[in-house]
Amino acid sequence: MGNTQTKIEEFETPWRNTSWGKQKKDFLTQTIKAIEPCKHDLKYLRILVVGPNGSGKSAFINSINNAFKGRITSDALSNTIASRSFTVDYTPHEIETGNSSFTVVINDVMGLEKGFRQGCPLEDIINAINGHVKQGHEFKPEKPLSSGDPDYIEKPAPSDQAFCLVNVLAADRIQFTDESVLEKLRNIHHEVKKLGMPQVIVMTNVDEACPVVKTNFQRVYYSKKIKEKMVWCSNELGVQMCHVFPVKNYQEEIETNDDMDVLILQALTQIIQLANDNAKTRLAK
Ligand SMILES: Nc1nc2c(ncn2[C@@H]2O[C@H](COP(=O)(O)OP(=O)(O)OP(=O)(O)O)[C@@H](O)[C@H]2O)c(=O)[nH]1
Ligand SMILES: [Mg+2]
Repeated sequence: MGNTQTKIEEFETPWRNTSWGKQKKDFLTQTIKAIEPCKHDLKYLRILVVGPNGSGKSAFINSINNAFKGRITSDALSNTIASRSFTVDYTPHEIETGNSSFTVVINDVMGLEKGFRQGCPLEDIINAINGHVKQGHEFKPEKPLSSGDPDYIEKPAPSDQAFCLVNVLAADRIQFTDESVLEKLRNIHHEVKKLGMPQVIVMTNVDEACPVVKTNFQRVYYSKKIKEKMVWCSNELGVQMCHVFPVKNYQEEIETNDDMDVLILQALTQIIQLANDNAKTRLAK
């Protein structure tokens, strides 16, 4: 009975091909290490994460660090009670990728919340993308930053700007996302599209969304549920499927897991490559 159910929920062959385990993880870390910067004088290659509160943004940043360090870290504080945004300020996290040619920084932000003037202001996300937000700025839902504020950078340097937007959505909750939050995500998407900036979706909580994947991460591309949710995210935000990545973040583990790291690093490789290409185009203008 259990087996029959499992079969019904899975494709016979994976719809996205990948290898797994330590060898693949090592290959991905080497790939990241070998990426050549498109702009040699760029101090930081900045990446911005956005998403509903509690979707796993901070946990994703920690998971990336864990994958590189081979141990559990908690640089970006993550929350267990997800009723309101836990992260409230604009926090940069330097990622030790092992690539000496450039420094990757991922900026964590306050989550988007339902309702007008709740959670991270949209204006601040757009300002952050364009490099106008000072590091450490505490977001104020009712008061977006504007020119003249002490935390507003009037003349941003290229390394203050972000070059890839990462939308973080939790697989087990996406279909219940409040319409006002989806609207905020779509608005950000349109603004970012105008800038010609690449966007990806990192779909977290795949363990909570599919019981088969929870016991074996290698089944992620066999799972019909996971694919259905990835397609939903792709359609809802207008991001191509090849830029949608399922991940399981570290939350209760005490040791790293090579298969979890493969999913995390596959997403990161693509994010860095897209950001790197975008830096070249945007800074050439
Ligand atoms: N099971 C599971 N739990 C996760 C996963 N990712 C994050 N979590 C948990 O979800 C909760 C919220 O994660 P956070 O990383 O704090 O979420 P956030 O998007 O930073 O939230 P805000 O800062 O409030 O906007 C934490 O308890 C995490 O441990 C995942 O992939 N699987
Ligand atoms: Mg957070």
